[in-house]
Amino acid sequence: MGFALRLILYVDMDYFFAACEEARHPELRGKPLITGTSPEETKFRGVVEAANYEARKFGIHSAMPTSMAYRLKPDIKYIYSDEPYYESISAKIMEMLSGYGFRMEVDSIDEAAMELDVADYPDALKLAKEIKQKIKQNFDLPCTIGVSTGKIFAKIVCDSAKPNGIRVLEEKDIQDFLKDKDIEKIPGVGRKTAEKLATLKIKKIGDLAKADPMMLIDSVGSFGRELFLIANGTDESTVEENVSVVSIGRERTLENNATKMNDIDSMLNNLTDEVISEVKKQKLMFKTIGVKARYADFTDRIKSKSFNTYSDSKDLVLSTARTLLGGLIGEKPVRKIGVRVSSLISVKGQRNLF
Ligand code: TTP
Ligand code: MG
Ligand code: MG
Repeated sequence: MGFALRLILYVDMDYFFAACEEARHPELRGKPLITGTSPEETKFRGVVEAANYEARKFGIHSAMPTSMAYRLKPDIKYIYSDEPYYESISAKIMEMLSGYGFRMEVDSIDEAAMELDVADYPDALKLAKEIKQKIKQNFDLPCTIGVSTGKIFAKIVCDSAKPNGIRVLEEKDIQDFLKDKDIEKIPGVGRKTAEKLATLKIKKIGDLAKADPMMLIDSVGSFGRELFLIANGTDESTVEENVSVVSIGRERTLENNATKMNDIDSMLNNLTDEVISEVKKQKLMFKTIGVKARYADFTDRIKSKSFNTYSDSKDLVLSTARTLLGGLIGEKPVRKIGVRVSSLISVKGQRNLF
């Protein structure tokens, strides 16, 4: 069966650094909070990196001098940025997202785009809800998700649904949604481009849509063509896989929907063989084993188990995957299964140490 739609799901974490702090200091929740670039003793010399939404009510935002934030809210809570901690949470979130097996592009420490292979908008919405809930459950962090027919549209709609939101922008609604937005909402349109376009009286995306494309190209070069297309509802951006190896997985659709373990045993064995041979080829070991089941109604479930030591054992993958899939398979008919290993380390040249 073919898919009529190319849908992109865009996730951006809400007030990410500050939310990571709330997750480990729950007593800070609900109070205005910022993280900043300088240690407590010299905090007034630094700038704000993240502000939670309570702090934003006072006009405080990223990149503002911390001294200014204190002027706006003298009793604000301040935490000196702990980037290794935020990086480690980011890596775990990205690993979880990549476990879905979609083509995925990580765009920053707190955002990623995924090219879905769902059949329609309701399926995409279901998946977005599941991902949002999983991020909440696993990391105690809020995020916002946008879904649309291109990466740029999905990012813009994600921004518009913040905080703690989900929004699906259907193809038929794109131009109407975009027309009143400032052109700076389009990723890549910075101050310079905006100034050039302002001389053509182009301020809103709706102005771009009606502009003469040749004039746009004269003004901002080949980007002008892209901008014109975007404003008119065509997003040609692609999702570029850019995470080296966060995980190694294989998945495949079954010939007949499976209702019991017996129905999937031989495919599971083959998928595991393929995963293990890729692991060995890349000289890696793993600590986490995950499975995925896609049901006949196109909902996905993933499950994983992490171990304390690294391994490259096929038997371990097979037995773990069997147990995990055993918990998923009776529920509804299964049309596709996947096996994935993650939390990888490279064992290049160190083989004989293990
Ligand atoms: P953003 O996603 O831009 O912002 P955010 O997650 O704080 O808030 P939002 O809910 O609007 O998405 O940036 C992600 C993190 O990157 C942010 O938490 C802190 C860091 N950052 C900086 O260190 N300096 C900056 O100027 C910006 C914009 C972000
Ligand atoms: Mg964010
Ligand atoms: Mg971001």
